[in-house]
Amino acid sequence: MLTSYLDIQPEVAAALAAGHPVVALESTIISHGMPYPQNVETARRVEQVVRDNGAIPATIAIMDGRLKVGLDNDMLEALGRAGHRVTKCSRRDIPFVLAKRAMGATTVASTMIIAAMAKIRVFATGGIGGVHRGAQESFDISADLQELAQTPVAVVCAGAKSILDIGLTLEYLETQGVPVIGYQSEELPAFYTRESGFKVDYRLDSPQEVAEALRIKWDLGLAGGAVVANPIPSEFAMARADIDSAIAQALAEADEQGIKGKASTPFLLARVCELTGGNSLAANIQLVLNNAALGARIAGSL
Ligand code: PSU
Ligand code: MN
Repeated sequence: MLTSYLDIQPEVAAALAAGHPVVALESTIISHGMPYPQNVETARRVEQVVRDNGAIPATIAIMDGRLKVGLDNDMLEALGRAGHRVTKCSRRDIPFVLAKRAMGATTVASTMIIAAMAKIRVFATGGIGGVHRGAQESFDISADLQELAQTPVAVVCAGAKSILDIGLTLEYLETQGVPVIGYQSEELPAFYTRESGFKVDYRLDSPQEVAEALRIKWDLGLAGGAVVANPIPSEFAMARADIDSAIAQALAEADEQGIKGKASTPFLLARVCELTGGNSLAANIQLVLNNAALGARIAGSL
């Protein structure tokens, strides 16, 4: 039975029972997306921003053979300290990590799955996985995209990083019937920058409008989630040239070292962070906080 694996923190369970807004948060961004200790500090700040914007945060991870919806401080600290030693869990990994009673960090895909089990509809993070550059050869397409096609959770993010092929990512989402909403933006943002050169399907300008579109989609029984792309605030955006050269170098190194499969995204994220001397980390932190605030406001309107 599902409930024998699912641990919903009492505060989160009470909020859900009362129809109070809840925002899901992922844990791979903590273990594999940022270095310690900034990862744990950021995770705590993100939870606070969700609260400041009127919702209850539910950070999701796998621990002690249970799917955790809502983590306490010790759990956040353990995940952040363990970093890349934690198993990065996408959809296919969940049963094995539960069976081993190991610690697992959930990606966008698996966070969506567990959020949906808990009946949470809004999830805020940094960036989604997508179609990697060179996917025509490598077949490297994140399971996040398939999940968006089937699991009813809206993912608030800052678009896709240009470690990915943004154009192909949008094509894939279109094929899968996943709406891509630009929040106060005509373009899909490219994570560190507000523009990518690629248009979104729909621009919506308020949390109410986003919530209404989501409500209609789900009322109609249309499967899957949506991407809500929220550009990084201009004051924290990076110069295109700086980030592009770091990404180009990280991609070349991944290729030389034969980094593939699930190791690819964590490797690229860590290298980009090192190569930009932490500038990208500062931008990353700010955009996650910004997405947490929007996620909370959308959850409040839903
Ligand atoms: N992109 C980011 N930061 C991240 C990730 C992606 O900018 O932390 C993480 C997310 O957890 C995402 C996962 O779901 O990487 C995608 O991994 P893959 O490409 O292996 O599916
Ligand atoms: Mn992949």
